[in-house]
Amino acid sequence: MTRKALITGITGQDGAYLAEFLLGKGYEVHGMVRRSSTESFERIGHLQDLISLHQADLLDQLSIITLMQEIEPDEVYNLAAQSFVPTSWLQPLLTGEFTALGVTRMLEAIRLVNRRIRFYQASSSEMFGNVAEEPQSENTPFYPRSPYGVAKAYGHFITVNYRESYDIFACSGILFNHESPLRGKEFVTRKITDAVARIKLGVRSKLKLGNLDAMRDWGFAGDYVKAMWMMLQQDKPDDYVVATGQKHSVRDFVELAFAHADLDWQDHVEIDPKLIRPAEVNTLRGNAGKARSVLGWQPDVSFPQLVQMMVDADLERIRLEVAEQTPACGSDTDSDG
Ligand code: NAP
Ligand code: G4F
Repeated sequence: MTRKALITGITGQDGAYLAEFLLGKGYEVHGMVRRSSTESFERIGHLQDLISLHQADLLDQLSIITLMQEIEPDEVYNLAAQSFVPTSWLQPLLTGEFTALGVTRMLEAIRLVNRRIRFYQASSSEMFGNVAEEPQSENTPFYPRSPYGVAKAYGHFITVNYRESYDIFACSGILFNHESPLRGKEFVTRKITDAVARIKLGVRSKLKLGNLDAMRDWGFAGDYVKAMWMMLQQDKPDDYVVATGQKHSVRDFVELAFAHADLDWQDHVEIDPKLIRPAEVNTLRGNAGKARSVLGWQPDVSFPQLVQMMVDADLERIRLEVAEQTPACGSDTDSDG
């Protein structure tokens, strides 16, 4: 029997990589998308004939229940969320509705429709926040530092609670930052690689950034979606940290990205105090020992390979834009937080 997977957040970075991965495993892939006046299927355009998209919204319980009844999935991957940390200070209630209560709506739908559906929740290293220890593992206490982190902590614990209350196969993947050429341009890595490409090709000259000292454990999104699937193939549901175990500063990322394009970052980067967050997560580094020993998971792409992959992809994209002489979209603006 062909297995069926439902992915919420299929239009996002991880959704696109996971859909491709599950198609490769022979799954029938269904994606939940919210209604919008303009479609945002950029990342999954190449998959559209191979997957089925359905309208529903994390805010709307009935639409989620109806979707589960129609599709009858074997596995549900809940990737949808308001995922940009700075926006969570600007829209804390909406972030709570999507990123926290949205998880309960997904779990309630499973409880009502079919408790045998396996559930993956996209939890986040942002929950560790002001870290209690280094590296962070499944046993490290949470101390979130943003409304987003608080909402994700709720999503994590409600997942654990439905597992314990209703015996649902519900797993929480505590994923550390993972990036790719499909990463949203508001996140720091892609903001940097997009700017490097534009600077290299002469369509802009400066890049404004916030805290260069922040440290993150950055991996490749393509590696991380494999871990999501592996969690749902186990005999028992559990929670896992997924990380590389290496940390680097934003400054390290900047230096490497500019150097890869033969540029000196100090000629182009400016610090904008408006981009400093009300409360910062200064450092994150994960211990993925459990994922390694139980799931057999390990990352394939190293930090320098990730930076190079992202710079090269943006150089190719901007080169095409310049060649076609279309206006480079958002070329000299900083609309992010
Ligand atoms: P992303 O690119 O921002 O994608 C978020 C997805 O959620 C988009 O498809 C978005 O749809 C959808 N969405 C938002 N609100 C929705 C709603 N009300 N109803 C239905 N769909 C909605 O995020 P990502 O980087 O792929 O991350 C995937 C998940 O992992 C997120 O939950 C994120 O918080 C979590 N996470 C990410 C990382 C990371 O480093 N990437 C690390 C840990 C955890 P639209 O296209 O319509 O906006
Ligand atoms: O790329 P970021 O915006 O990612 P952040 O806040 O770590 O969150 C990402 O990873 C989480 C996992 O830990 C996910 F749950 C979440 O959904 C998201 O995917 O910022 C990384 C660091 C921060 O410390 C920030 O202060 O980069 C610093 N930074 C410095 N200048 C900047 C900038 N971040 C952004 N977005 N833009 C800047 O100009």
